[in-house]
Amino acid sequence: MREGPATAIRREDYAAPAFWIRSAELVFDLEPAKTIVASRLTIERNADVPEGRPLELHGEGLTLLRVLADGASVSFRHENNLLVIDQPPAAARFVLEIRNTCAPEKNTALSGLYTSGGGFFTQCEAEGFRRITYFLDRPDVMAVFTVTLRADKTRYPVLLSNGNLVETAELDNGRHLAKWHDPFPKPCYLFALVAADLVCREQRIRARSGRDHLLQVYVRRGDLGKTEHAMNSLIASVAWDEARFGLSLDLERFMIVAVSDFNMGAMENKGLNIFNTKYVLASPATATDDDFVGVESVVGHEYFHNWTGNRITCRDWFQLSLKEGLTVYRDQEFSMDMAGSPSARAVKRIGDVRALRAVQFPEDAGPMAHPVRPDSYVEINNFYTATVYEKGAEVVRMMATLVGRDGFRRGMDLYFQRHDGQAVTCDDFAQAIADANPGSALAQHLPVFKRWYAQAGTPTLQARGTHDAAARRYTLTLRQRATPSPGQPDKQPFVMPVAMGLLGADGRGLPLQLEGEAAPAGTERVLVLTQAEQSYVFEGIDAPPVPSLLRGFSAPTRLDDGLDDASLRVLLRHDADPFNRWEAGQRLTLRCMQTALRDGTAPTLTDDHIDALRGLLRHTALDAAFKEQVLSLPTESYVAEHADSVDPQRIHTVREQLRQQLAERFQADWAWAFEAHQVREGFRPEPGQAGARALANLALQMLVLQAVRTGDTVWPGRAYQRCKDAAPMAERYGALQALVDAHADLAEPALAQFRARFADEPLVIDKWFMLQAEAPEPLGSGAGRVFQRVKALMQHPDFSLKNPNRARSLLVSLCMRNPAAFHRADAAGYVFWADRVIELDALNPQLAARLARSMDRWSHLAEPWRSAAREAIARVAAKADLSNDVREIVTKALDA
Ligand code: B3K
Ligand code: ZN
Repeated sequence: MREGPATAIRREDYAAPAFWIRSAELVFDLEPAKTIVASRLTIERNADVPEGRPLELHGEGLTLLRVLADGASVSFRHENNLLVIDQPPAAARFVLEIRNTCAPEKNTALSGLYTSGGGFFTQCEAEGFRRITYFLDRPDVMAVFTVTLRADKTRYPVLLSNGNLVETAELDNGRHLAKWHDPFPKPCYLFALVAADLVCREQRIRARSGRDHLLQVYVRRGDLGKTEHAMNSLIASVAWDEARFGLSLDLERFMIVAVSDFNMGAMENKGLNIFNTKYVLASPATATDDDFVGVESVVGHEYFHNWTGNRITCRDWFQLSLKEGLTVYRDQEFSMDMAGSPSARAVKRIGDVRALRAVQFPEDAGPMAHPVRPDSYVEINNFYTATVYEKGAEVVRMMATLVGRDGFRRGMDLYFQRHDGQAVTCDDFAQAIADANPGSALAQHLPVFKRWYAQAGTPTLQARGTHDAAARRYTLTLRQRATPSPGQPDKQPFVMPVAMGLLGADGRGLPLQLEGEAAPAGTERVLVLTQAEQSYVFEGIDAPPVPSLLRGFSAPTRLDDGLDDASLRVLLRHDADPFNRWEAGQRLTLRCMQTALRDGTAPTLTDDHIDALRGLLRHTALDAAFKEQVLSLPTESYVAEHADSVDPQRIHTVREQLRQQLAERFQADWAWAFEAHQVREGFRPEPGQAGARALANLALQMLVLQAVRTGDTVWPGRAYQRCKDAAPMAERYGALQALVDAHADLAEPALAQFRARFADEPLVIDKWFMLQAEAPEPLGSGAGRVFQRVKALMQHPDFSLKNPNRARSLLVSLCMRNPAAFHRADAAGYVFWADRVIELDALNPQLAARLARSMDRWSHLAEPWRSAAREAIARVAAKADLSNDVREIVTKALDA
């Protein structure tokens, strides 16, 4: 199983392959213990590469039975997971025939061909195809695939692969056959097969182009009732890509298959997307609003890959953000367009930025920091990161801001015109967007802009303003600063689009007239910062304004605008930009927590702050979803990212104290909010209802928290009743969370009932584990209640490390999402972490590597955590037979 010594692959070493594979005909005889793969590859020499090079095919963990070249035997050797043919036929084109076996039922890594719930499934990205058969497993080698599947008909009635079904037949011994042909050349990472006992929901649609398509969602028997939302999301995705980007579905048939053992969210295999059940199955009784939103966005994401990823793919894995950053940008825009109202769009943007700051900013400041286009990697699976995905999407978003919405569409059109059917680089993408928009700020500054692809780390944007009353001028000076990251000590300035406005004392947006302009135009601008420092002079400004900068989070940077509390309250009350309005509230709260942390005191919300928050909560025009975002506190990890020496226990205490104050000071408001946001009509997964439920759930949490302190029994009783009676999971789960978080006594029976009721719903049982692992440690108890509970839950009959969703529901929840429970002064959390990483690594290296990243920020911890964390990492690193995946993470962590 274990690879050889880990060596770094470097971007600068890219070389085109010596051979192409033009077509691949594969025949699978599927058996769980031993599957036979017969492959017939049409291979062509790459005329651009000097002759005489050996043919080196990737293959990992395979048993080779036979190799023939043009029908004759050929000599070969094995070398480090390569099958080397030193003297392939001299012809420009030849046929290689290979027979090998693999063992799907032993494949616990869930990469390549594996079994799950009695069926066969594949996951080939990034390098899983080599675990199925020998191939040039690199994305720039694109072949036309024809795939024949043969399997027992009773156990595997459904046989699927990419493209179109061209033949079915009955075979002897109860077996049957299906043959699929995918007309589009593709890299092998987009290959997929499924053989299982599944049922499907079908829908025929006619696209704008007039073409008919068959859409199918395959699930296990019994889950069909939970597929409506996925199907609706797929239909919406097809329509959206046509309307917004002019991109239509290019296959007669598009299939989604759900599988419960899956390492990530989903996979965009051509015409045959394979999904984690978590992102397919949703019914009002089993899924929360967030779950419904997750299904829509992942269905959209994978579907959009059909053009951005599949039709145009990556030349090499360093270019991963070419498809991932762009496709995340597209799925974010899709979700915003689906959300509808400006306020619902803003809530989506707030959620995306929250996620970016929660995961990508720390990544960019830690040992795994890497540019959006990395320069080297040991294990490519470790680079499916928030930087490549989410920061990559921000880079695309900045391009869109710089060229405008129509300009971006022109750029995309040119990108497809130039590169459809090719494997290309991030440079090709940026060039197309710029070339389609000559004269734009992007075209003018393209080489500087592209530093976003090359330089890691989150830059800081400093802004200071001075007002000249006599001249009626306001001068805004912007400065940017980048901090060093691993391997990149010195950095150069970025191009930053800074969307902004100026507010007068009454909160109204001031007309903006830059020096040199004839007249004011509008109340919002995008300033384009291209140098380390630039100043902008606004004319006709009578009094010192409050600047509202980086509206909508127009660049992925940390803003230091030097605003005082009073100015932030002006923004919180009045900013026309909902993102900055929310941001001002978060900053005020963060400040309050930071003061408490610095002074060793309890945090206190000032009356002004409370009035401003109450004004928002009771506002008659704002959406509930937005209010819920404004009233939610920054996470403990977010607070930690703003501290130099992190004491996780102290941060937890301060945040919990603040939560108690919010509960107490707003008690009457919470009671109002809960009652006023009850959804009386039937459950629909739409932003209006979801927002009301989110605010009601937050209110209920606060009311239960406060009740526990005062001894009141009414609200806990109502929460308990809601756990029992609430029809939609969105409400039931909110009530259960309120109890688990605050009311130890009622939480126990509520949890027991919840588990019994949903015993046959694995995704709900995942939530049951997660809720317990993410519960806040009660203040002052010091007992480590949550940690002990997680250890006990590891022994629960429903727990298994082999199912990634289940393993994540306990381990990732504790180690990455519950800092106070995890970072124990006695180091027991770290010992537990190290044991689990080692244990998981033997089963599933990708999952183990993900858990390993819980320790990324160890060097920012205060003592005693810091030393204890280092020791635990060193213990993992000292293990002899680690996977490359985990070794890369822990080695980099120790270098921090
Ligand atoms: N492209 C896949 C991710 C593959 C991860 C491989 N370790 C899903 C996605 O981004 O759409
Ligand atoms: Zn993707």
